[in-house]
Amino acid sequence: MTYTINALNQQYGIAGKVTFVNGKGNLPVVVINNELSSAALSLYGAHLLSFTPAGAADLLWMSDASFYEAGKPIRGGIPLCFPWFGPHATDAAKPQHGFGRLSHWQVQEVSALGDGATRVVLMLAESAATLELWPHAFIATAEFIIGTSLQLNLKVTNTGTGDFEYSNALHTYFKVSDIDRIKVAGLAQASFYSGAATTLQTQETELLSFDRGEETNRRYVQHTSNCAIHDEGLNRKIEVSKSGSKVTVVWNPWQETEKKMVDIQPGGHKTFICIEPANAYPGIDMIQLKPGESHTLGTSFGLV
Ligand code: TA6
Repeated sequence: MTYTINALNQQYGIAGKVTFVNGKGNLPVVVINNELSSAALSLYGAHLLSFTPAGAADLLWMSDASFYEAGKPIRGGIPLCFPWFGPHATDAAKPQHGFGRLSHWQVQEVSALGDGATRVVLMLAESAATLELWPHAFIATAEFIIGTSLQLNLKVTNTGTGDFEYSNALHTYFKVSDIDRIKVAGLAQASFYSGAATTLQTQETELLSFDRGEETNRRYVQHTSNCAIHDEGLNRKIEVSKSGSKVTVVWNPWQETEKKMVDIQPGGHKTFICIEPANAYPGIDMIQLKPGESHTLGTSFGLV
């Protein structure tokens, strides 16, 4: 798809507040600045690259080694995983985490809201390329409300004639001072699968810490509570709420997995934690939609 930055600015730009630019790799980016916060949103992947509340630092982490190239995912920010989370259930050749983060999304709406926030809605529908990977008609919208907090709603509607099921995640990379020193609240007593394990464990501690010297890759199931990142090093606390999600994924690759990832700079794992509202469990937590039905997965986060 070809975008004309001038045409996007003419149709959707808001003077002083919303500007379209050619971002890294020539991928079009919406830059939002309002009195409450600022943000950058790539049309490639409907991928939020930054969210900075006024007077504060960015809440999101971006990899210094990220690709900005069609066909490859951007590393950091909020990749949208859709219509499957993780590897494809039956075909390893299909892209990990689906095609949502690898697709060019269209702008559907940009508006200034009465409370000073800015609303941007991006849209993706089936195409020859998506039908090859997933044989279903759909419309997905990603609604971003950039205010004191960041709200993101990923709504998927079945526009075809048959039922379908899918999984999804808002794979949010939060910037932290030092993975050894942060703690995450909101997971106490929740049941989780760790890595490839098929047996459930229960989180006994009130706060989750990451100083075990290994990768953390946990899927907390039937988990709907808010989480909070306590970060003494950055002297801040980020609260993360969600809706339409039964699974919370918590991930940090640690050194060993980081070494295998070409798009994370050495030591990069030290400065992020992923907390991901998801519906991500083939056979358990898939979303099923009949023709005409919709499902919305949402998250909201900000400083508290
Ligand atoms: O959310 C955790 C996870 O599924 C991990 O298993 C890890 O591989 C990560 O996502 C990153 O996936 P990606 O395809 O972006 O390299």
